Amino acid sequence: MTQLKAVIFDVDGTLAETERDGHRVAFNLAFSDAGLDWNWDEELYGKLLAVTGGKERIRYFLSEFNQGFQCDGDLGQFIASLHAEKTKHYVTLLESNAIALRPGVVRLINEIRERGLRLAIATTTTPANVTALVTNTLGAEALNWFDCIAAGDIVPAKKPAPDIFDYCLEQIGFNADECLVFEDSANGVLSSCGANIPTVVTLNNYTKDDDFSGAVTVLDHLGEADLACTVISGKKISGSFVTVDDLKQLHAQ
Ligand code: XBP
Ligand code: MG
Repeated sequence: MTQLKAVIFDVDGTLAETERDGHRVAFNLAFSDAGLDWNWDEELYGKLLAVTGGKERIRYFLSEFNQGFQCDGDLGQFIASLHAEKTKHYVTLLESNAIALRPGVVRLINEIRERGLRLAIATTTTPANVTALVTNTLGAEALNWFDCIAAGDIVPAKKPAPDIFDYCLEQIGFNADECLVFEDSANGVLSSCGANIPTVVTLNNYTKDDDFSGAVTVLDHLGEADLACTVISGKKISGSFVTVDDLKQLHAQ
């Protein structure tokens, strides 16, 4: 049987609930700076999350929800510069400690390191956003805990395509069956399962009705000693919070 060697984390929605109070807010600030009257409220943002990638999401918004918008110059350039401003706002938001890591994330990452397993990140978001989240929650030195931080435009086809996980595997030098992924969304699971990596889901409000077929197990969160997690579907865990022994069990099944 193949042994579990590495754990790969998705970022948005998995490490932290960044979408509603982080990315969405940053998009709206960038729109307002640019003199646009666009407002992505919580409900609309939930629909826009169907498309991964901030630049791709803006394009999707224009094609599906704001067809009347006329861009004076090149639309691709316009979106890219709007998105660059959004990234600045997002990083500033994280610097004010606006977003914490989800329950159990710090605990499990520490245990993964103590038990000698490797860590990596595979995300659609922009690299600067990952740096900001990790630095402002775990500390700058934590960036070195991850053998690979695969992010953003490093692959042209974003999730649900498997490319970002394929790229990550290549960088860390493990086979898909030696790894386990944590994801929060259907697009994420399609991507990780497309790369043949066993996947555990910790869902959130935006993804609670997603189709997670293919995932090994679906939980509400990772749990803490004083905050039990719930298995929503799939394989059970041994106690009330996810441990490395659970990961080994889930991986072996
Ligand atoms: C989530 C995404 C990203 C973020 C926004 O990525 O799809 O697009 O919503 O970040 P994941 P950017 O769940 O894979 O971490 O604006 O930088 O794309
Ligand atoms: Mg995600």
